Amino acid sequence: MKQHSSGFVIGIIVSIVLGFGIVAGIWLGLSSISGLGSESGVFRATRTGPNSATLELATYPDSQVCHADAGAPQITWVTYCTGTNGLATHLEVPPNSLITVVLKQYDSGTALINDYFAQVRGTIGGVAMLDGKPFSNVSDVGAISKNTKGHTFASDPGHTFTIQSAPNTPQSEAIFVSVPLIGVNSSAPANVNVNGIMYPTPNIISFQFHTGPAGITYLWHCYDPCGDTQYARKPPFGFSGPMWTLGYMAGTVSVTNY
Ligand SMILES: [Cu+2]
Repeated sequence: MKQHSSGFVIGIIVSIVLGFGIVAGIWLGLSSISGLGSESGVFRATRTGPNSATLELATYPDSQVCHADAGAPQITWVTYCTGTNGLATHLEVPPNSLITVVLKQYDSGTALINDYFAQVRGTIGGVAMLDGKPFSNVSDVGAISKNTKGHTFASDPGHTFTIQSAPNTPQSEAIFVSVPLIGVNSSAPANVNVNGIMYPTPNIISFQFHTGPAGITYLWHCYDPCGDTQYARKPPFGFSGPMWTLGYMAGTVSVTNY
């Protein structure tokens, strides 16, 4: 039998130990990611015709509705959920279609850091609807409130729903859609039961945008500093926690044939 040098043997042992270490590391990493909600099913917009679909979403001030098994502190994090109270991590929409997004916004308002996101951008007509009334900027909400009996609007958005293209997306396939999701008045009573948890009556926000060809994945994200309550949602803390975690305040939108 050929005699191996002790360095060779040590090398093999180190390789085996390192190999197990790397596998364990990946496994632990994946486990913690799934705990943070990024390992979730796909949620598809409901097709309503050959070139149209409706995407129903919701935003909550905590994670009890669609991350019910999340531990602390994630259970207290703000989050997006689907309209059916599932995870909204990976959204799918059909190609070359008019997508109608209908969103129930249950959270109160947080002042924006960047006024750019006060404007409705990239939607059909440059508008969104707030409880059935059109608006194009957060500053329109005061007038809507005056004309809405028993309104529950905050003067700030609770979140933004922003769809953006990954770097290097060809210009012809780039999408940018951003809508400030007007907050619920913080003094509104919690009078709506969702899965046994009481929330205020949500603001219903809807808007439409067009998709291009299939095979492109966009990012969705919130740009309102909602990510922290301990430090009053002030920057930089407001952009931490749920804001950088897939399935809470960020995810993907894929244009797919289905
Ligand atoms: Cu947010």
